[in-house]
Amino acid sequence: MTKVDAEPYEFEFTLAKTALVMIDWQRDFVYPGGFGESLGNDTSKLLKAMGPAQKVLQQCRAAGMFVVHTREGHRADLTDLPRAKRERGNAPLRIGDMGSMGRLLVRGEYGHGIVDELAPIDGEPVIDKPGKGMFYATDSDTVLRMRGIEKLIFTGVTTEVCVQTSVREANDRGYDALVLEDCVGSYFPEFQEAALAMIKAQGGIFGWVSDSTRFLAALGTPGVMAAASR
Ligand code: C5J
Repeated sequence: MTKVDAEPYEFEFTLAKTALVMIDWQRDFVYPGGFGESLGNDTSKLLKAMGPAQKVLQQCRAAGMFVVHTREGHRADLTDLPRAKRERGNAPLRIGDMGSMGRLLVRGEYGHGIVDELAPIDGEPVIDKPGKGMFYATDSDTVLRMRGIEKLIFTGVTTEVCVQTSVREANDRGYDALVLEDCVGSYFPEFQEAALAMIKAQGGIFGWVSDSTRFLAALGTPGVMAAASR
């Protein structure tokens, strides 16, 4: 059992029953010209979480941890896009409209893709989700249960929207969630702080919060960890 220094108390996991979840590291959120910017957000605010998330991804891969990626987006014909989601925000460009990285939040478009730095590799499932949470209208639960996964380590964007929604959904399905605070990003620092506070409050009502330094210290030397936990 590996123990991570975390709040509200130590998070324990075994490699074989744990997955790293990379939430929505898509160009549409992280770079100018995508969906995030169309809503009036400053996308540069998300960039600082990318370096630590990349380090965690590399070390988890080296340790042999199961990795899953998610992408928020819709079918090209928008038949899975609720009217409410398309109209919400009253932005000049909406989901499905053409932006500088292709049609906003549409599957197959350049902007919908995951940034090169965190791109999935063979053996890492990519879960396409039409909503904010990773479980709604997806096969996430099946993919995780087939591997015997019980614990989830979260990185991604944005903290208070798709990360937090996914953590809440995971909690209701019986998973333990650990969020790495320097590996999640928000357009609003105050929402980031509040979301993380909500997750770990009340004895960890939704889960645990730690950071990449403490997590990687616990993960230890990848080769040794991988051998010890199998
Ligand atoms: C948003 C997400 N913010 N991935 N999506 O609309 O957090």
